[in-house]
Amino acid sequence: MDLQIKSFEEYQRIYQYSVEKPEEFWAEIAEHFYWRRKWNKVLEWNFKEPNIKWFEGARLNITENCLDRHVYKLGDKPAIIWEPNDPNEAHRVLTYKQLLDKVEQFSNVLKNNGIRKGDRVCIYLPMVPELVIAVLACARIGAIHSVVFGGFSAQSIADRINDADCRLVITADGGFRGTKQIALKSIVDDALVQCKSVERVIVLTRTRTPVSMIKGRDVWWEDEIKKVETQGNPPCPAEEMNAEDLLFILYTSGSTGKPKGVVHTCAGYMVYTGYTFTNAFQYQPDEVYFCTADIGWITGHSYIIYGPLSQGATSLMFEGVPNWPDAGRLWDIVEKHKVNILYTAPTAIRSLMAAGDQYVEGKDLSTITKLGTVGEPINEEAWHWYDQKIGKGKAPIVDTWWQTETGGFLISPIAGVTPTVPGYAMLPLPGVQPILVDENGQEIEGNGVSGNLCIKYPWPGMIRTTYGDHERCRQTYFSVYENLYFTGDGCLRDENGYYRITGRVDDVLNVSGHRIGTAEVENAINMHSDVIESAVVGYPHPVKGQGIYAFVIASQHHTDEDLTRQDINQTVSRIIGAIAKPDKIQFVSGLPKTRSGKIMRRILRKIAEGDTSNLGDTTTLLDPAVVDEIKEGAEKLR
Ligand code: 6R9
Repeated sequence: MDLQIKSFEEYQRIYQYSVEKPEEFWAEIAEHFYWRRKWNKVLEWNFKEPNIKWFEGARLNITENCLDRHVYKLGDKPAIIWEPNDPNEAHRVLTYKQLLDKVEQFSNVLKNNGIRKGDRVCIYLPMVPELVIAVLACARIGAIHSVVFGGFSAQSIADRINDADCRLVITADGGFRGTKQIALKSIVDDALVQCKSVERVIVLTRTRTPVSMIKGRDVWWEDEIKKVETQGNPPCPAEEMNAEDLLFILYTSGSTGKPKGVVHTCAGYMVYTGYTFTNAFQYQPDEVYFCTADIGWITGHSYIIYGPLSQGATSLMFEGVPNWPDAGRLWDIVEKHKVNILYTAPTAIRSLMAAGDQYVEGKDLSTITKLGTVGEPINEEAWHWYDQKIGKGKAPIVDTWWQTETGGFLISPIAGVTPTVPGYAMLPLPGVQPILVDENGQEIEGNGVSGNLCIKYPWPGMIRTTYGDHERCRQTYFSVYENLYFTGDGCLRDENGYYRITGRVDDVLNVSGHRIGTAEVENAINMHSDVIESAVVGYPHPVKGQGIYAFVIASQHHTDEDLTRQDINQTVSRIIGAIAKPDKIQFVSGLPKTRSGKIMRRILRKIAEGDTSNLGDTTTLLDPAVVDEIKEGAEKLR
């Protein structure tokens, strides 16, 4: 069986086969990868514990699939094209051969610094090629990487390092993003005050920001590379890994306060990201593929690094932001590097659309053959603008629905092969068995229905556990509905059987495509000494998709509301990161609570949305009068 599906008829046939004979299907797909030893058993599973094992008995290293196996034929093909933040700085190209050399070199740096198979390494780097090198070097020697997005605070880094007991941190002096410089090393220094497990910090030079290097703990990336060079640059053969050995941990927000360390393992993740990448985008051998995500999120892991590289693709990574120096930057990059496939987020599309068509006009986008979106539901207006202005009406848009926990795309069009409808993720990819259930877990059959989206059969890229706390994994994903993986998303299946994701049904916000738990933001707000209690909900935001609305009971807000607002924002930035700062803070004297003390978020959500005409039944509230006061306050904020 070829990896790429070429017609709708073939999709239907293969989908059918993948459901009837999943193990045979995935074994055939897995044949397209390089194994040191093949599996004894394709799949072992139950969703009770859960216990999920793919390709047991197989031995492999994902970097041999992403690098070594391509070098013979594709050695001089660009693996990574790097476009810097500043358009006047030179871009960089790393061919497959060069990337392999650099990964081996840095693998030896890690080894020289005492890192061995199974050790956890925290990576807090800007979007530079060394980030890809660091990630792959960890994978090469069997160390487990935990990449932390550059926008997170010292506290968030410390929590993640401590949760995984990381022994080493890889960071840079600083990072460039638009007009901003972020002092990464200094943020790491603040974090490490709380981290006992870290023995070594490797610091890359990027911005030349002054940094304090601690003797015995901190070393420069460049010095460590020189040491390997003086050792004669020995090769670093890839560590042979078991199929279910841990590949990485990536933290993500859920409905409870503490981010979870989602665990992905070697074989299944490799097969799944490679298969879904090549299919959904129908990648052709000479195409340049540009994903605008940050590697700090799952999209960057799966679809900048592992998926494209395992398929021998040219993956373009961008250090900066879409609106600097102006809102034409992405289109300049497309023109400059003759990008064929562009994969971005609805929030970026909306903000560039709002900036005006003058930034697109005159740019040569004729190389574009396929477009993709990810991260949140896309509104029809943005979809059509993307289709018309960027794709010129001839590039299929793949609206890829998936999650950190799913490893790769679950529901998505296959470009040019399966149909597309604006706002729809369309049909499940082969091997994926979605079902809709009602509140009681009853399956909702047929078409023209909506419900909570679950998956009833394992796929190779799925979450295996939450690091250090398997019970949490079970409770969050596998206990809400018996024998199903619960996604946390609401979904509609239309008359044609096409899927449309309607958004989270739990207390998770999606702000500019970033997942943020309301409880997490509340915890951060509550850290402020003037705050007694708070409740956070999302509300529709024209660019971000969702904005963060905080209702806060404060002890002294009457002195100066605006100052208190700024202080709360500062607190949230410190505790989580600037991405979690509330867009609106409303001071209230009480929150609508049930007699059992539960906050009625439904009411707060409606008020935040500005839809107060029908708040539903408020008679069960402890103090119904508080609702009128909150309504009035909200009017004033609007
Ligand atoms: C890949 C990624 C996952 C949540 C997910 C859903 C939302 C992602 C979407 C989408 C509608 C799409 N989401 N893709 N909603 N259409 N194409 O974003 O992972 O950060 O874990 O977020 O994002 O709500 O549950 P992650």
